[in-house]
Amino acid sequence: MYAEELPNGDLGYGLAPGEATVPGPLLEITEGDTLEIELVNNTGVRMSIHPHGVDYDVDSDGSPLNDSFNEPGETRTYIWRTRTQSPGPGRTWQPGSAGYWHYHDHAYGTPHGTGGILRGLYGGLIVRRKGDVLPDRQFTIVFNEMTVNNRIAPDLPILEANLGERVEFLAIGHGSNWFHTFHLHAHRWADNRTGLLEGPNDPSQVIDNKDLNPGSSFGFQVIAGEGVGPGAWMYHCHVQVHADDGMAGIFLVRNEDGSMPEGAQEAIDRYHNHGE
Ligand SMILES: [Cu+2]
Repeated sequence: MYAEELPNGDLGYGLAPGEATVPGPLLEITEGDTLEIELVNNTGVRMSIHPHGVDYDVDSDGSPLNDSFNEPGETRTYIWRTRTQSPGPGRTWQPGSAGYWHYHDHAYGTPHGTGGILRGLYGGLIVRRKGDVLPDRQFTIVFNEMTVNNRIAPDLPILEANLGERVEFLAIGHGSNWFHTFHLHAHRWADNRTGLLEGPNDPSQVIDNKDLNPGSSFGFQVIAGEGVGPGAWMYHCHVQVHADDGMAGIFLVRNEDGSMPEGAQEAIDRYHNHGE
C-alpha cells in the first residue's frame, strides 16, 4: 500500500502509486488468512496502518507507543493474522476473526493518529468466514468528524446498484468529538455479524438505524430495492443537525435493467441543489 497526499490536501492509502483514495481500498480476507502489508509512506509526515479485529504483534501495532510506524519516506511491513472460531475452556466458545472491521493511521498528528484520520487515512477491512454470502456491490461509508468520507452534501458520490442486486455496506465511525447514527432509507438489516437472518427463529433485532461512533464499525447486506422498488433512497446521519449540515447521501437503486427509475433524476438534482 502507498500513502500519499491527494490534490485536495487529504491523505489517502492506495494499492499503487497515484491511486490513493478516501476511504482507502477495501481490504478483504478470510478467517485463517495472514495479510502482509508493505506500506510505502510517500507523505511528508510520520504515519502508520493500524487494524481493528485481527491479531498482530507489537511491531505491527502501528503506534508510536510501540515504535511501529513509518517515518516520512520509509517502507515498513505490517502483518495481520486471523483465526477461525474454536471451542474454548469449559463451555465457552472462542470467536473467530470474521467481522466488518477497519484500519487507520495511528501516528500522524498525535500518538493516536488524530491528524491522519482527520485528513483521510482510514479504510474498511472485511474478514469473511468460509461460506459467507458474497455481495454484488460494496460501499464503505465513514462518518468522520462532520463528514461522510471527508466530504459533505452535495459532494458525496452517488452509491449505485440495480434492483435486486445484493449490496454490502460497511459503516465506520471516526472523529474527535461527535456521535453519529447511520440510517438507510427503505432497507433493513439484522444487528448481528453478517446483517443477515439465519432462519425463521434467528433472534437478531432487525434495524434500519445504528450508532456509528468513533472507532466502531458494522456491516450488512441488503437486496437493493427489495419490497420497495427502485429510486433515489437517502442514507444519512440521523443526528438531525448533522444531516442538515451535509452528512447525507443517495443510494440510487436503478431499474433491474440499469435504466433510471421515474423521478430519480429529479431527486438527484434536488440533492445537488441541497434543497428539499
Ligand atoms: Cu452525525
